[in-house]
Amino acid sequence: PKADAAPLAPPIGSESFFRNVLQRMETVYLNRNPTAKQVLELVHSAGNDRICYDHFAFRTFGVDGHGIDSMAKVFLDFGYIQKDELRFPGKKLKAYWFSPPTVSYEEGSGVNGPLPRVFISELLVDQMSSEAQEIIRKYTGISGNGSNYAALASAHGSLTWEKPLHSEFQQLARESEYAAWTLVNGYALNHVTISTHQLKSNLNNINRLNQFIEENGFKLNSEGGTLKVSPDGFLLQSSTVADSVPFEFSDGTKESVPCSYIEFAERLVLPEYKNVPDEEVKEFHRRDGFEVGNADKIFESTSMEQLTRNAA
Ligand code: OOG
Ligand code: NI
Repeated sequence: PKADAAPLAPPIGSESFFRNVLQRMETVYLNRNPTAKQVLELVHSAGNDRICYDHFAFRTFGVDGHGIDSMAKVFLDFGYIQKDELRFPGKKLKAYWFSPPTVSYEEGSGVNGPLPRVFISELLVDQMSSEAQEIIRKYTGISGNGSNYAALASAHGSLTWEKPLHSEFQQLARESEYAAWTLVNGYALNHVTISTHQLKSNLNNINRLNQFIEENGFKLNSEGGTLKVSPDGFLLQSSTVADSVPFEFSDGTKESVPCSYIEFAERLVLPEYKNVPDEEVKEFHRRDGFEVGNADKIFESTSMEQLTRNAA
C-alpha cells in the first residue's frame, strides 16, 4: 500500500461488518489465551465498565505476498491510513502502523469503542539463512492464495498453511523466535492493547496498572525494564508474557508453543496541549504512533527467555 493514498472520508461501507470481523479476531484470541482473558476481566471488574483498545497487532512473513500488505488490506479497505515505517535490523523485521478512520459512534467498549490503531510487522525473509528461508517458503508456498484471506484466517483462527514438522519449528526458533511464532500462529491476533489513560478507575496510570496486574499474579515482560518509555517520554508501554498453548505438529509431536499476550499503553498529553482542561482532553491531544525502542522490547513478550523466566 502507498502511504500517500488517502482514501475519501469516510470510506467505511459497513462499519458493523468491520467491527464484527475485529470481534471474531478478538474471540479467537481470548479463547486461546487465558491470561489475556483474565486480565481483561480483572481490569473490567476493577471499576472499568468500558475498556478501549489502543491497538491490535499482527505478525507476517515478508515473502510471496504473505507480508504486511496481506494483513493490511482489510484495514485499508475500511479506511485506515498507513503511517510510519519502523525498522528492527537486529530482529530482521520491519513494521507499519495504521491509524483508524473517524467513525460516528465509538461510545461502546472493546471492539465497539474507538477503533484501534493497527501494528503489522513482517519478517525480512530474504535476510534469513537458506535453511530458514526454505522452511518459510515451503509453508507460504502451501498457503498460495491464502494470503488473500489473511483477515479471514485471523477471524476464523486457522492457519493458511499446513502444520509444520517439529524439527522445522525448532530450526526457525534457533534463528528467530518471531519466525517460529508466525509459523505456528499465522495471522492470529498477536496482542490487543488496553488504552490505559482511557480507563475510568485509578488504573488509568500505567505504573499503578502494572502493579495491580503483578499483585494479581500475572507476569509482565521484564525486557529492558517492565515499563517501556519512548525517548520523548510520552508513550509508555508494558505487556504480559505470552501464554503457551499445546500444539500438535504434523509429525505427531505435541509441545507447548508461545501464543499471544496483552499489552498496556498510556499516551500522555503533548506539551502543546498541556493547558487543555482534563475533561476536554481527546485522543488527538496525546502522543500518537509507536516507538522502535519500545517495540523492540515488546516483541520479546513471546520469547522463550521471557516465558521461562521466574516471576520477579
Ligand atoms: C509487536 C511488538 C511491538 C508495540 O506496541 O510497539 C508492539 C509484536 O510482538 O508482534 O506491539
Ligand atoms: Ni503493541
